[in-house]
Amino acid sequence: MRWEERFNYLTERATRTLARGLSRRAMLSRLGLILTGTLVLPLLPVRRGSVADASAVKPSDDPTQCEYWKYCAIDGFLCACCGGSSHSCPPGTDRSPITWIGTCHNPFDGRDYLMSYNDCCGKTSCGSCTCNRNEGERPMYRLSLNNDVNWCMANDNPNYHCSVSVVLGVAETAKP
Ligand code: ABN
Repeated sequence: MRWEERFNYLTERATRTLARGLSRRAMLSRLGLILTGTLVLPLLPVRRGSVADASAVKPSDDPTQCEYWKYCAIDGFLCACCGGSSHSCPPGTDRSPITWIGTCHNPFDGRDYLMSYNDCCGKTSCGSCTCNRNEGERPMYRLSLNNDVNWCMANDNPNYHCSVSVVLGVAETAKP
């Protein structure tokens, strides 16, 4: 028997066996289950492997490095590589009045700090030192806790140039 004939024979036998053991209704219900499973599975919220794990980032005290501890939830070009510093905008750009907020752990003194991430606006993209860290970031429906937004939108000139990270204060743990 050639392999095509053998394949046809085996497929037919499997289909007939299945049909004998299953009512049409049961077969449709199983088919429905399989289809629903394959369509719904990709929609489930999964933690993406590409998202940096906080403990996996080697801390740095160099503000031109993405691993700098104050950048734990920054997304953009580092102003420290664009003529500014980690917390001040380069000349010719304005700090966005609206920001996103995060908490970064300073591994050098062991404390947590409340951080404001502002965009610097008024010039075209700096293009240097891209950095995308998302510690504690929340989805878009918590806009002030999401970093994937052009915060220059409220500026006279809404062109995004780079991002800074400003320490607002020590994050105190709530006492019961
Ligand atoms: N907040 C940084 C940024 C700017 C423009 C677009 C996406 C993210």
